[in-house]
Amino acid sequence: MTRTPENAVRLLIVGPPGAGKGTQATGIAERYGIPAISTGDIFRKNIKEGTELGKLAQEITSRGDLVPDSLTNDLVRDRLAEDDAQGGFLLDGYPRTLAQVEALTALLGSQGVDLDAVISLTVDEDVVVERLLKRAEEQGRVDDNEETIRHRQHVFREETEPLLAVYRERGLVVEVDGMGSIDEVGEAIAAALAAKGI
Ligand code: B4P
Repeated sequence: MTRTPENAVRLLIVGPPGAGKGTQATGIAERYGIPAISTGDIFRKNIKEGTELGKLAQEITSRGDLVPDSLTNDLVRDRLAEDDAQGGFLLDGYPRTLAQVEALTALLGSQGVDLDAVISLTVDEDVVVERLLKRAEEQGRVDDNEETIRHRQHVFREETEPLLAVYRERGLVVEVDGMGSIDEVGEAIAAALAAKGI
């Protein structure tokens, strides 16, 4: 199905590192015919290509810290202006701070549109650490070592978790248990969105 601004679907997926955001994002985006946009993937692509943004992001992401809001906000604004995002999008890993929430709200507000739902994936910390250590063996991501993983969990609790309260107040959050298998979690997300009429 080709989406237009008239039948657009605009979603976020939020959860701690290793919750399964990127894993689930592709399937959800395919189902709704919208692009999955991951800020983490954009940073990793820039690191690989050695761009100026990549040089900055390399140091920050390998520590498990967050890339500055101003840079990330500009990057997402430009990405959402592309043709394929006019019928909606699934943002994976953005917003991650309250300042990013404000930037996204202002951007969508200036277009007279809003989000349809925010998928919140919850997973126990010991499970996510285990998943990311497994990914370290398979993919060798520089931020997948135990010290950085623990730090990223801390950054999530401090910087990102508070934004869920903002979206809860706006009635946008669908809570999904991310502890099952990849397929089980995918089905739970589909059911939760369907229950919301999306
Ligand atoms: P991300 O790329 O968002 O990294 P992540 O939080 O680890 O999530 P990811 O999507 O990769 O992993 P997933 O949970 O799907 O960010 C990386 C870094 O970029 C950040 O630390 C930060 O520095 C920077 N950054 C990104 N966005 C930013 C922003 N908005 N502002 C500032 N900085 C930003 O999966 C993890 C593993 O679990 C996978 O190996 C997967 O196979 C496995 N898995 C998933 N679901 C599973 C399941 N149900 N069962 C078993 N295993 C599962």
